[in-house]
Amino acid sequence: MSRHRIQVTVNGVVHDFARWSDGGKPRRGVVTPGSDVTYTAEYRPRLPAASGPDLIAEIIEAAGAPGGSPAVAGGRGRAVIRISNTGAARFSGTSKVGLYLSTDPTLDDADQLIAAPARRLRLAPGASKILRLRLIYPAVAGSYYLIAEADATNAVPETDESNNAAASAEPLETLPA
Ligand SMILES: [Ca+2]
Ligand SMILES: [Ca+2]
Repeated sequence: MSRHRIQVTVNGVVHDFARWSDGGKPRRGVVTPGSDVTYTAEYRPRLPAASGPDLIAEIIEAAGAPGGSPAVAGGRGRAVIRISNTGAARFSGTSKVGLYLSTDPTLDDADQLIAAPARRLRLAPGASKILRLRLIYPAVAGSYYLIAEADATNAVPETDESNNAAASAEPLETLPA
């Protein structure tokens, strides 16, 4: 499992990274733009631990098409994801779950978003929901970590925004089509 943690403390209050002005992930590759570009980062004060939900994602299973066939480049696959609320407050609402393929187990802007379904969640503190998601593997065969991210658009204020993404324990091999 991989976690990123980007936070700043202002006057004793921890602020978590919320989003880049262009919607990019907290970790991003450095690309030299052709002309001057300004990116601004938005931070939100962290909710006190007792007052908010905390969504996390885990990958339970990642596989090829139903029936146990292997993952094939360009082919259909499926993933079983568990979204849990480890916070102290209930969460009820619609939230997007991001699924990415990555060459390493850390989520960053270089990773390929392969599915981002919106799901209705009603999670009491400590509750979990299992989601079965469909995906299409990239056309290029290779070895990829599957990364799931709870609240992928960061629409839900949480007591910890830094623990939403988790990678598969092992990379997944996709076979040439
Ligand atoms: Ca969280
Ligand atoms: Ca969030």
